[in-house]
Amino acid sequence: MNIVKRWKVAAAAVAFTGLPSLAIAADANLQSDDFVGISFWLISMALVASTVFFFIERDRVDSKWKTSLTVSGLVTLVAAVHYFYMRDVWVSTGETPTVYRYIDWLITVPLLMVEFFLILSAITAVPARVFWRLLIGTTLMLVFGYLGESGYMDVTAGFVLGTAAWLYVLYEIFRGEAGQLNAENASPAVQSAFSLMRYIVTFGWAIYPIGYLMGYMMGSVDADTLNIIYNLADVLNKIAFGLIIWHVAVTESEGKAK
Ligand SMILES: *C/C=C(C)/C=C/C=C(C)/C=C/C1=C(C)CCCC1(C)C
Repeated sequence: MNIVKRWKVAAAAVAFTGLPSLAIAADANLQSDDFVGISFWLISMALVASTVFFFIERDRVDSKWKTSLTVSGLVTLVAAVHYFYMRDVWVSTGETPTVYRYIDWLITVPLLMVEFFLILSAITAVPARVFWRLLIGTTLMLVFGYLGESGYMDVTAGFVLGTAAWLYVLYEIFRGEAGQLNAENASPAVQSAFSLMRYIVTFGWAIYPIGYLMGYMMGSVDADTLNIIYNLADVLNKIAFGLIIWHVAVTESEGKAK
């Protein structure tokens, strides 16, 4: 390991061991029967570990894949820090940390869209409009969801408009320009990664609107269940999504793709 790498690893280690202690609430302790709190804790640590992993594995892949791994690491880093705060809100008040969740989504969801753009850019020239469509679609989805969930807008209207924006994003990655660029240019390894990522955006992401529907519109799930479901969904949509990208980056870099 050269000196720069050693410095990077050391800085990452210091940052990650320091971060949690910043967020520990003085008056709150995790109870052994607080399963929602425990799930917040587990996921925050898994996110920290994933971040270190993605940043270090960046050294292993070809330069055209490095930015993808950086972005995967940023997604899990941003989520980890939010999870420290969300865990504290939950443990000390028993309330759902809606604002932190949406702030987290507002940063991580566009970054996940950047991943679609980057994976296509690694194989072909991609017009910037593809990126803007994905960015604007996901941003609208979240803004309407937030307005509905926090009472600034009718709950049903927020849901319908947010879902319409999500369907638009799905159209773009399956049938729109992004989907076509993939179908025309990608190697088998990239195609299979792209298609797994699409299924995550379809089925993994569907968990959040279903939670919104059941929690806010039908009142059929309680806050405990909803938080556990959202926490597990984040493992799939942030960590597993990053691992798919890591896998294709390593496969393509090592020339095993043919
Ligand atoms: C890492 C966090 C992720 C991938 C969060 C994704 C969130 C969504 C896909 C939310 C979707 C929603 C709708 C489709 C309708 C309106 C309500 C939302 C915001 C929950």
